[in-house]
Amino acid sequence: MQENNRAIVLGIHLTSEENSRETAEYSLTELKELAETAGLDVVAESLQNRPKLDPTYAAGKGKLNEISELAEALEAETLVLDLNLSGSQMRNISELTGLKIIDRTLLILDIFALRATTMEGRLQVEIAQLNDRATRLIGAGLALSRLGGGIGTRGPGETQLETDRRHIQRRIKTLKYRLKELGKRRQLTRENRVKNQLITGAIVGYTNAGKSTLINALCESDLFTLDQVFATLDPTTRRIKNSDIPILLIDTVGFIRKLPHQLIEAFKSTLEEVSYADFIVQVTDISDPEFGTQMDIAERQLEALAADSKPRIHVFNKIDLVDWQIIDQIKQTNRHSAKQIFVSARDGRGLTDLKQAINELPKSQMLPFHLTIPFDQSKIVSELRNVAYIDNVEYTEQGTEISFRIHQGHLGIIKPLLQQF
Ligand SMILES: Nc1nc2c(ncn2[C@@H]2O[C@H](COP(=O)(O)OP(=O)(O)OP(=O)(O)O)[C@@H](O)[C@H]2O)c(=O)[nH]1
Ligand SMILES: [Mg+2]
Repeated sequence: MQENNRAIVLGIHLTSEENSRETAEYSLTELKELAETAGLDVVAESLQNRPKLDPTYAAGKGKLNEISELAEALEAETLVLDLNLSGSQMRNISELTGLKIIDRTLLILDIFALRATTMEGRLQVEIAQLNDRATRLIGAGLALSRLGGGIGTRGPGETQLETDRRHIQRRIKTLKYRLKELGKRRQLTRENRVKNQLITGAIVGYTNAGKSTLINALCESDLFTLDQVFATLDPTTRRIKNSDIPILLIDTVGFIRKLPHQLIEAFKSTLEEVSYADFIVQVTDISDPEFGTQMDIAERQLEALAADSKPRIHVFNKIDLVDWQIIDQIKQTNRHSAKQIFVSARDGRGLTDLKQAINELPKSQMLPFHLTIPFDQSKIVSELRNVAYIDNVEYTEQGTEISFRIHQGHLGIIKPLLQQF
């Protein structure tokens, strides 16, 4: 039998909170995109105003009955809610409407399961899915078994999941162990980067902001980009072309509003790359009317990763899609008086400025030195030429007299000299 993918999406605008109706509408549009990315066919959408969530049904009972009738008329079998629901809420809504219930977390997890390509990515998604199911198993019974095939079931095998939570916990433990082993390898790669004196910047920002496209433009690389959310799941590293010193950029998984906490938890090991980076390039899509919210969400995620106080460049991308008034407005309301660069990763505008800013950034964290390096240690000079900013070089009888700035991580190069004093 052909699977019925027809779905209705329902958002709830909590009127008692500061949220505007526009933001709720925007969030619903985003949910629709998520649903479509996950392979659903959205046939109707609805946004309900409520002072607060109903503990049993989240939405209003009347509204849900209405949706149930609409679903019958439109032959839809799935209801997607723009919320994160508890197991019992899922069961209650499912029993009331007779529909298959999916929430934001399930949708995002499903897209992640579709997109994960590396072993590490797959493990992280599976752990997040299992954790999600374990928490919902309480009182979820019917709702979960109703899920059948399709959304929310990609990934771990269903039969195991229905057995019991202990089984899930055992599986999570095994997966976490394997993830930890892979994490060790990642740590080695990171240590190698430090050893090879490579400065690393993490590209972060809302999903679909153009992070991967930007890396491709700066590094002449060929990372996967797509006009859909969560194109990138795995952190990939590329080297900037023609920079003064070697600088690496790391692509990261995009942020999104109401990101399920299980995912943040599960993706901790890849997001760690952000915590270890020397600097942050935060990308915002200014063609998005809600770009201010995008920035706030990115800010909160950076705080959670303890990366909010790292040197940062704010990149406003997709200027080819907006009027100059918007750019002016952003410049005037620069809250953090942070470095702002306006670019189009697509047509290349602003990229020279951005490259220059990225080149300058590590300098602020560098230590200045003025040393005379004896000729028999000239290997040090050539090593410095690779990674340091050289301000001045003179050849004297004692050796090469050189003024330079160097990153703390590279001090090892001049250690043999310092030990002589
Ligand atoms: N018009 C325009 N489109 C752009 C620009 N930069 C990126 N895009 C498009 O925006 C879409 C998303 O780009 P990606 O680079 O995949 O975005 P991302 O931030 O890596 O997204 P995720 O990996 O999904 O988080 C793609 O269709 C790009 O072609 C730009 O400067 N102008
Ligand atoms: Mg990407």
